[in-house]
Amino acid sequence: MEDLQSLIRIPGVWGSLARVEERLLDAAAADDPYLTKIAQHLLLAGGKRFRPLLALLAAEFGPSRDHRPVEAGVSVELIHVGSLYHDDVIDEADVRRGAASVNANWSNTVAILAGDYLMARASEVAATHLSQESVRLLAATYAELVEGQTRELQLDFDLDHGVAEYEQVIAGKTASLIRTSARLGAIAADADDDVVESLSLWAWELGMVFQIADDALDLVADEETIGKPAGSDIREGKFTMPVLEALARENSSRVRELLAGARPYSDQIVIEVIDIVRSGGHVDSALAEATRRLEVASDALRGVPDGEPKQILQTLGAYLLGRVDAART
Ligand code: GRG
Repeated sequence: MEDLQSLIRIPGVWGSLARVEERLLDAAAADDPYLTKIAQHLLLAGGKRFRPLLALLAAEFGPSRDHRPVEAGVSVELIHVGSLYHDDVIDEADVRRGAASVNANWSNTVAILAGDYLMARASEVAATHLSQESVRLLAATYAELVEGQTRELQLDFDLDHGVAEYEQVIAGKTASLIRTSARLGAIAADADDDVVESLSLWAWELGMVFQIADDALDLVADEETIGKPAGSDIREGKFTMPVLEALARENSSRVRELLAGARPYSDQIVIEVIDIVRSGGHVDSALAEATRRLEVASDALRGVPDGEPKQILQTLGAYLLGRVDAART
């Protein structure tokens, strides 16, 4: 977060983000104090607010200055946080944003209900403050998240799928909402149509890079840095780009043998898989793919007016990949 603050030196964006924080808590407030406590739990636990920040940054490219970009930021963060409530139920996660997850602290039932509540509130915020096209887009993105998550479940522990299917998963579960964040922000500030399109293309690639980098972190960082033991994705049967690339190699028989073995995988198995993946250069090649996508993202910004906001967008990708380099053990 501090890093993002030094990267995004536009005071108006941070002023608007403070307003997003207030509005998020408003939107998660129910008549029932019990539901309010649960619905506000993860909002109060922190988070980078990457999606509202993208909405606010994209809004810098439009002429209008009113409350709508803040509401765009609120609606995308509510969808994001709602999906985290559900994701933690699916993964039986204990910790989220450094705090006890809602399912661990209360129950799965409560986490599902509160996640639904946040989703419903996101729709209400968008329908009250944003255009009909934005409401449609948010609903379509919500569907894409579910599709991405469902596809991921189908591929769990599958040794025979490839990078194309992985990309399909991360497109749905991550890039779609990142793109919608930028798009809603730009539309909310009445940016020109071609600027909205360029920012959407840029954000799509950034979203893909965001997830590729996050997945690489799981293979290179220690528990202290990522808040969970390294190799958690492998333990859960989520084979990300570097692991899939290792599996696709002709000499992959050892990785294949390890991952086809008895489950749950032992620590020793996970460590050996990570060793083979890292020493085979597969983390590096995933990061090279991320860098290639950043070039595509950068090209998408050609038609966008020059200035400080554009310069910031150009550096955000390097920030995401820098997190991986900084965390390498
Ligand atoms: C009901 C919309 C809905 C979804 C159900 C569970 C699910 C289907 C989708 C899950 C999508 C998901 C959790 C994707 C992972 C996205 C991701 C990269 C999360 C981490 O985002 P950060 O790093 O987290 O921005 P913070 O905490 O900083 O906000």
